[in-house]
Amino acid sequence: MSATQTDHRSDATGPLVAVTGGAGFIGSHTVDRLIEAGCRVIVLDDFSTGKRENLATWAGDERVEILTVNIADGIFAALAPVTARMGPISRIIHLAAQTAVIHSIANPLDDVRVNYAGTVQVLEYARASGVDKVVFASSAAVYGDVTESPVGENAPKKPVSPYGIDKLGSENFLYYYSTVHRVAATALRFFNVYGPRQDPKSPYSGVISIFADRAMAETPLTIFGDGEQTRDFVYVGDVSRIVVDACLSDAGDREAVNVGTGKETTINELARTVIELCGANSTITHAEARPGEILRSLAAVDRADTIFNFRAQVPLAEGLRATLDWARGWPGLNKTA
Ligand code: UD2
Repeated sequence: MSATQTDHRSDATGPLVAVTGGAGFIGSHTVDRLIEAGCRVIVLDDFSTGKRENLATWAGDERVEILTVNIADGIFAALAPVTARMGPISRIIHLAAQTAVIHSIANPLDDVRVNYAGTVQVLEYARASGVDKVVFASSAAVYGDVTESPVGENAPKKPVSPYGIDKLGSENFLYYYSTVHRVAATALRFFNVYGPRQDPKSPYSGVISIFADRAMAETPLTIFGDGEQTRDFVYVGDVSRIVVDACLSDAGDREAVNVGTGKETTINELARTVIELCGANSTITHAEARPGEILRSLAAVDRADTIFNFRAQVPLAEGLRATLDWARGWPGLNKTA
């Protein structure tokens, strides 16, 4: 631990930020950055997909409090004893969610409970407790079947899954709480986020985590469809940077902002690059396209630049190297960034 970190530790007085889903992939990188920015953090996570090991750096650190709670059950009771000790929460980053689009299609009511009503639970807490700002993890899924590329924030919203519908509904609730109850709120629409700590084990995990896992095991990579579909892959270190900037800045109230790189990559290109970076002998196989597959996904990135002075900085090859280093258990360049 550096001298600067020791200083923060002894006078733990920075802004108090609650992070729902803070033990997850994006959440734990966000917690790291908040602490580096001098904040204190309360993590709320039900540990269904989040992991304690993601927060191992902060074990026993008085700046980080970890609560096991499912946001769908409400957060007032869990937070009461902690805020009595640490003081009122000034800002909330709401990342907790059921993250699999396919699960939302099979279980729409479950998705509504967690991804829609769960957001309202968080916003109700923010209203009742005088929280200054809420930053919400929305998704490119709100656009659904898009006809324009790159897709701008004002493009028509035609979500094609309960997941996308609930993210869009949550954005509407953010707008309502800001206009009627004066809880400042920003929705960040994540495109395809990847990087260290993304779990490759579920069939619905991010494609990069799956390809990295397969290439390292020298097993075949399966591409769904012809592989010419594109995605805008954004590194988790860039994503956590805009999340924390949006949280600590007063800009962006009532805005929805794309978080991508403005560059698209085909899945064929991605598979080749991962195999090459791994120096692996994996083969590539093709399987039937996923139903409802989006063919192009590319973010327009001007609004993030205008409001938060944000441009993604990590090129795909560099982010892939950091991800592969992490997957191999190496310290890597950007393990926590
Ligand atoms: C992403 C988000 C999802 C939602 C959605 C909105 C992730 C992990 N998921 O879904 O939460 O926001 O965007 O549009 O970021 N693929 C293969 N082989 C594999 C796995 C995937 O070819 O083994 C393909 C898949 O068919 C797709 C692409 O890779 O064309 C990306 O798949 P994904 O599951 O990583 O993410 P996506 O874009 O479906």
